[in-house]
Amino acid sequence: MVKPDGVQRGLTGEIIKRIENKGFKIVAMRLSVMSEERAKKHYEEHVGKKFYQALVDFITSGPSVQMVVEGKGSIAAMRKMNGATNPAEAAPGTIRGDLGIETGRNVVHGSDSPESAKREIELHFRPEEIVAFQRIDEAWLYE
Ligand code: D4T
Repeated sequence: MVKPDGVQRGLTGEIIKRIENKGFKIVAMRLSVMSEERAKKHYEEHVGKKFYQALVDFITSGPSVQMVVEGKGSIAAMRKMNGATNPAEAAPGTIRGDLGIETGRNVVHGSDSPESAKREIELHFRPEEIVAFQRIDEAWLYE
């Protein structure tokens, strides 16, 4: 997900470019303002933490871009490409390391496991919104 700060700062294209250049396939994508109800479900693991309400307020504060990214090892690779949660600690070359400054404005979200990816995909997309297709360069991306 490109979070509202990323959208407002005009970074959506830069982030999509990194995903596509890597070779991963965006099989679903939507720009929307997340409802409070959906945001609370999205971040339910953080209920009770001191940053929880600020996080829900931030993620619902403007449009975000939700995506389903597909490819071999994509969950782990996207976490690496996103970089550490705190942009100040994120390595150069990562999205947060290159494009962010503070944890509460860290530009992107990525699912952290197959289980959370499944849960988040089901939360944000209907099955018919996920499109199966082949990229023309797949023979050159995979051995
Ligand atoms: P997401 O889930 O957005 O990809 O981030 P991470 O997986 O890298 O980090 P996380 O789940 O620990 O935190 C979720 C979200 O909360 C914000 N946050 C986090 C915050 O505002 N203050 C904090 O102290 C922490 C730990 C940033 C990401």
